[in-house]
Amino acid sequence: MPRGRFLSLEGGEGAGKSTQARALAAALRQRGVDAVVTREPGGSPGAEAIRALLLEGEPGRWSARAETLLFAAARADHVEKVIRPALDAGRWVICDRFVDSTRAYQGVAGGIDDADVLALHAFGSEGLLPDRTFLLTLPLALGAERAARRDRGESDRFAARGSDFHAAVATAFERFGAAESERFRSIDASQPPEAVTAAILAELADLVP
Ligand code: T5A
Repeated sequence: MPRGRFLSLEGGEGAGKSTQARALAAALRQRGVDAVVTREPGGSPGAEAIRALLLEGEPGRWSARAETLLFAAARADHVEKVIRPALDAGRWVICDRFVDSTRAYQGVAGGIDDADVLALHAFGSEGLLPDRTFLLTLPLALGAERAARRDRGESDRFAARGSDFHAAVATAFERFGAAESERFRSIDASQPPEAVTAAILAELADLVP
């Protein structure tokens, strides 16, 4: 049984990652690929319990170090219980955020060294990386507007952070994309949803059977 492919979607708030994860899975299934959609933080029962700790409460509830450890612990459970078994069974996994979110939010924007984030990932998740990562890009204001419309004004601990924080996250993602161009593909997410899905599929043409 050939191993499945592991795809991640990354980007700032409201970029359309969840929308595209669903659309991509549907498009891949039409092409005969057995695709499963999952998300972070969360994706397994243990990681979903940690998700509630991470997203609820005051913005300053956790220190940057504690927060980084919680994300790494959630990911370790998610990888062990859901992602690796699916890949080993030949299924494709589409993950709405993965380790690059920790590198951008807790790392670059939160002040934790990238080397420390990657060391935790090496220990917790045996360094598993996606075969391809789609970075959905759009102006910060447009993403914030989309997320606010969807959430009707309610925001979690991360969305509540200031525009400087979100700008640092966006810059970090751009930097990762430039440094790891083998794995990353940048996608213009300001287009209509169907055009974004088509752009992602075009960047997957070499992997789809
Ligand atoms: N986090 C996460 C960390 O700090 N470190 C980590 O390691 C990880 C994994 C997670 C938070 O945790 C942080 C990052 C996040 O702040 P979450 O609730 O899971 O929070 O939500 P996010 O992943 O942040 O999801 P977003 O709020 O950013 O939204 P999406 O998934 O990017 O966007 P989506 O698909 O929900 O779309 C938003 C709205 O826009 C519409 C949709 O219908 C929806 O209403 N839309 C479009 N409208 C017009 N044109 C398009 N192309 C559209 N695409 C979607």
